[in-house]
Amino acid sequence: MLVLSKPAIEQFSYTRNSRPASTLFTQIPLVDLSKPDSKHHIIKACEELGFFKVVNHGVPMESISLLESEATKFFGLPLCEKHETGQPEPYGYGNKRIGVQGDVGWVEYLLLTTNQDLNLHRFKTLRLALSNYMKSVKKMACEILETIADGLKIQPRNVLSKLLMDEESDSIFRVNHYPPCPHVQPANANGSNGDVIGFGEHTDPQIISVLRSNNTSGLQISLRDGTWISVPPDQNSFFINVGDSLQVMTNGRFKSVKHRVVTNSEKSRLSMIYFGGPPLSEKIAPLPSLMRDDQQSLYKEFTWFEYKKSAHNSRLADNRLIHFEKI
Ligand code: GA4
Repeated sequence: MLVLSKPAIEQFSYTRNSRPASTLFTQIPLVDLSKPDSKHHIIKACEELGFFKVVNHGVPMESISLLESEATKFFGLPLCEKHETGQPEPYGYGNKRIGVQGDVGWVEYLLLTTNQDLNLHRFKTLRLALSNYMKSVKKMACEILETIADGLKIQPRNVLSKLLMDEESDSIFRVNHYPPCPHVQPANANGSNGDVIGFGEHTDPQIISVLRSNNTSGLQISLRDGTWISVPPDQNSFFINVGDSLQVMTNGRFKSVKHRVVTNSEKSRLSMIYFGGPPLSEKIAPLPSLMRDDQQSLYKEFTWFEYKKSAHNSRLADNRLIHFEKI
């Protein structure tokens, strides 16, 4: 259980200053990966929202359940035992603090590279569960990236997926645990309470993110007009986010999706996210085959290392791509 001292509680942000989450829009694009027309739906969703849900994903349910139960056991341990896995700078167990620039959220988490360099020797089953799960989810992410290449009519079809398959791929993984948050924020001028932020609004810097959660709500995505949409939880499906790097590689045709997590006063939320990233030395630039002769890149040239470094010096809600746009 996450115990917070009084001053710490005051550091948390609430959603009340932003436009309310809409209950009208409930249509999260749904893609059945087993259907031959899935590429059209994926391209449309990446262009319009930068976000979609997938079914028939091929990730074995046993590997999902094992990771969920092992992660739940881990987060139930006393704080000192969880800290044994290392501090989250950059990888390890983190509690409330996100990144190094002062962001906080009602969350505890494990953050690791996909090569698992954490001190998980005491947690053999968790380690095995992470490894199996990451393998399946990476495979699915690569299939989606290959379907995207098909949909965009670009060759070879592994032009994007090979970045995740590369031995040097800088992909990471995080398991987030949002304990129930009992704190009630006093009503604002409109008389409505705000939700406590579990993980503040941000876009993911990588190419693609694959998220799965238990059946507790909390995830919200932002529409282009700034309205927040609550994403109904679905423990049997995966949610895919377009990351900033894919936005650049498609020269802005796809948009990275701004998202956040709000807490629930009764139920814990557990989510697992694979962030597919390229090798550090990889140049992040529009794919030449996507550019017409007269087309200019919207972005300056940069490597993933440069973008990652800049991202890690930013606050969660910052627009990180703005520094890399051509004026
Ligand atoms: C957001 C996506 C991933 O969770 C993450 C996050 C990272 C971190 O937790 O250390 C960052 C955030 C994320 C972007 C801005 C910086 C760095 C926290 C933060 C304030 C692991 C990532 O790659 O970028």
